[in-house]
Amino acid sequence: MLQRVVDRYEKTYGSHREVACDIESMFIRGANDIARMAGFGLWLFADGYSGRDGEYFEGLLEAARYLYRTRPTAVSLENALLYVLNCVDEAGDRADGREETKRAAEEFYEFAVEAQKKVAAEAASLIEDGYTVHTHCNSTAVVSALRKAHGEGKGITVHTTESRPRYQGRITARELSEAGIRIKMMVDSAARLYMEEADMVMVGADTITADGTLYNKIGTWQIALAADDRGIPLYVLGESFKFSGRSEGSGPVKIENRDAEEVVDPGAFPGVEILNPAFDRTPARLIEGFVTERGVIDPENTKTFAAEVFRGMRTDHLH
Ligand code: RUB
Repeated sequence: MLQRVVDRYEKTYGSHREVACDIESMFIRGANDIARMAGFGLWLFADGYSGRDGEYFEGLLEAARYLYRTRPTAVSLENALLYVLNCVDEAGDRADGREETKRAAEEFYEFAVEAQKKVAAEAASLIEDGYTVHTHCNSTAVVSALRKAHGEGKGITVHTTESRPRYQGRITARELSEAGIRIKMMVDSAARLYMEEADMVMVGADTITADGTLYNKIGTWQIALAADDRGIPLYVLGESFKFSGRSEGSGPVKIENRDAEEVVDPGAFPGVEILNPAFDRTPARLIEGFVTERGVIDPENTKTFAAEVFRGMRTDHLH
């Protein structure tokens, strides 16, 4: 089963460190893939473990923390790691949890696949025949939903912004074009102008906090403002593991700042500080609903929803 994850990247991984390296470089990217592959990282750790039995859990924790440090914003990464750690802990397998680690990683992977299918089906049902849907960046949940709506025979048009500096919008454009969907791509700053032609916005999620704030690709906030100004709904597609189970007192989500080289050659701009935040935070008031595998959640009910999802789960292993 986990072989499929590796096939998607047409690459063979031998250790959790290799997976971590590819998450950090963004060869593996997008919150759902990051989560699945982080689980796979722990699977690899278990598979290759040759230390003493009694020290297994400490080693597993260390591997999880190593993976966790790669990208600080997407809570899906933390949730995937916590899922596996909690399974091993609860099974009482701290001394030798190799089998339980592999089982839990596989279970999480299957869950992530199924949850996304449900999110896509639910989101597709919100799209009406003839709609123009604006999206941003590359969310596998959004792409799946748009493919599903198209497959159901709805004549849809999709607008995507390029998503500088890493241009993940181009991935979306190619994927949808290959699926036979009418797709238009524009520079990020054209979003408000073409929002006039859109009927709704659909974006993915990296983290959704208890107060209904969305952390997603830089530029999402502006798109949400544009949608609000135009008076059309913005739906966020996020499986339950995109929600944060952390307590309110744990502070704001860290926004990842990446290298200036991703934006320009800094040498060509002496004395200029180049800013490259990877994500921004869209407030709940700009969001119509969170489309999850358990239905559409009103932003006002985010806290209750997250409490239900994470009830009884230990969330402190990585801190
Ligand atoms: C990707 C991004 C996506 C979410 C959701 O950012 O912001 O919208 O991760 O994706 P990056 P998915 O390219 O920096 O990882 O729906 O695939 O989980």
